[in-house]
Amino acid sequence: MIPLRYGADGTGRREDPTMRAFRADRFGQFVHWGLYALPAGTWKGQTIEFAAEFLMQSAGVSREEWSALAADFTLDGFDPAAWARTAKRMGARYVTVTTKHHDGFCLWPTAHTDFSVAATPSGRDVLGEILDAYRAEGLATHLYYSVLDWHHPDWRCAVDSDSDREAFERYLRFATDQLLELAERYPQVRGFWFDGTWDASVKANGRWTHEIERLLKERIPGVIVNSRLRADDHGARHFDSNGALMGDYESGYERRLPAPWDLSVTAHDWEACATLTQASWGFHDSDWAERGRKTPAQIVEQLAQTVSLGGNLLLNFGPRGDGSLAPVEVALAEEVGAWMAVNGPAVHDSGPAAGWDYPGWGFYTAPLEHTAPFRNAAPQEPETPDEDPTGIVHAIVVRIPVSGLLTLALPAGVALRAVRARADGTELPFTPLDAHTVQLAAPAPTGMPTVLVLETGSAGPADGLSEPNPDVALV
Ligand code: FHN
Repeated sequence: MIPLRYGADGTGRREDPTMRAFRADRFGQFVHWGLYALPAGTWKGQTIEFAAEFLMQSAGVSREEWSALAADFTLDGFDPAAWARTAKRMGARYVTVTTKHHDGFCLWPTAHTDFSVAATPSGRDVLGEILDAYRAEGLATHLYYSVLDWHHPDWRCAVDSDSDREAFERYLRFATDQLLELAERYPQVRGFWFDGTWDASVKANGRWTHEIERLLKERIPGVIVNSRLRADDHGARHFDSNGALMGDYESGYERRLPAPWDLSVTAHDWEACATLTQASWGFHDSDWAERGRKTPAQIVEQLAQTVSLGGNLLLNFGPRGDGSLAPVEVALAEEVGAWMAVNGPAVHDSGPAAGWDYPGWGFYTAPLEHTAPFRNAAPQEPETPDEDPTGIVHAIVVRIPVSGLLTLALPAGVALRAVRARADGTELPFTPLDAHTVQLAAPAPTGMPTVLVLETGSAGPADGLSEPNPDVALV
């Protein structure tokens, strides 16, 4: 073991009520909103086919020109209650909202820089209004904070001289003050989501990342912090130099997921974040963005894969410059929400189905053990009051084999009692092939993943013949 002062805290997976609630939520909404939503990917007539929130850099915009956008941040269509209703109907149980992105613009009237909503025509506490709206819908709230800051004069990507060191120390004090200010102003938040921590300057300051995690947890007991904040004494990120996870959950899966058979990721909590377009987090008003837009079926598939591997999915929305949601994003949320209204129990309060190997045609999930979830938001209605979760496994079918047949490999000691369609309870007949394998006709395609409820029990002698061939290894 390498001795570390700023590595993992050594306590392993958190099992306190706040963390259990976060884990059980499984589906969150990410919101990227800031000045970049106004130009929406186009600067002086030139559309840049790159993430909209990077436009200041990708179009080479000066700080002065970029700051002038604040005058147009007029909130004409800003309706946080509508954002929150959309998220709730989609089935998201929490929101993570950008407080400050890389351009340095702050969505709350911070005392530590003039570059904030306080300098916009309304002067309103936009962040506070967003958080209140989501809490009113019963969603938990998390705050995104970019440590990287293109606006602040003391930000450094690398610290190469004494003057850099002095500047960067001033910058870290500024960031600390802002984070403590956020914790004080919005003490009901459940988590902090850090970003922009990959530069050498931050990696050389594992001490600061460690201290920030400690300070936030002191100010808001139980608060959840993502691994992306953290670096250790040697600049190792996410996982310390001994391989232990720093922060409360791993947050390195961005626009990608672990392989569907990679159960190694179930060793710790993790969250993946995903864009609705191919590669922009902020609103990008262009054909380029539309070409890569994902369908509701693709999103549901990502969600199913994530839950089957014990992760959460944070699905990004980029509201428009006037503060309204793009109709195409609302429509997607509605379609995902319609699926979740029927199939939510295969996602919420669920996790990997132990012993059920990845079948190729979809994903298995099973209810997490049943403890009353703690929430720091209004209680949710139970989704399936009548369902006894004991012995239930959900099979989420995303790819129907050309044979039209689904093969299910049963875990050792498990027998399949019945298969029902989650949507209407119809029983689907199945054929045992041997003691460990059953086959059934795949459900008719609907354009969206189909969820089957597998009712299971313990296998007994009556549950099929054993393989007589001694060269066939059956467990
Ligand atoms: O550069 C950012 C990007 O704009 C976005 O905020 C994502 C969200 O995870 N994080 C960064 C890239 O890793």
